[in-house]
Amino acid sequence: MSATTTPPAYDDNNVFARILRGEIPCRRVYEDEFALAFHDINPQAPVHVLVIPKGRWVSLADFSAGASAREIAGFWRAVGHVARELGIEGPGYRMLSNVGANAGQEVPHFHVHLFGGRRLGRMLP
Ligand code: IU
Repeated sequence: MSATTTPPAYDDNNVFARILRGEIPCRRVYEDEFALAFHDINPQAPVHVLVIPKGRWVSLADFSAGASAREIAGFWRAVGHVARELGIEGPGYRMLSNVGANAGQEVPHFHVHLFGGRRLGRMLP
């Protein structure tokens, strides 16, 4: 295993941090103590929603190592709840998270994409 770059520290001015603080509007789908879900500004499917935890985490590794069990459970519970509420649970959907440069992560706040509303093409590398 090689580690060629250090993961970035959390940037409090990233766009999702600003959305969480209410400084930038979003089309909110769901919010609770642990998570915020909103429509992606550039949807790639009829349903394209982002679910983000409320804490200051850049990646899944950060989140899973640093958040409490209650926060982690609350976040994933919210992801499942949002999928069901969006009506994509029955017909099916895709959940995806880009982490770091190789995956092209644009916003350095851990987030999960939910895609649905149509038959999805294969998205394997
Ligand atoms: P990525 O996994 O970090 O590459 O995805 C970031 C997503 O955030 C991407 O799909 C953008 O369209 C989306 N997004 C957004 O919904 N609102 C914004 O203000 C910005 C990006 I900047």
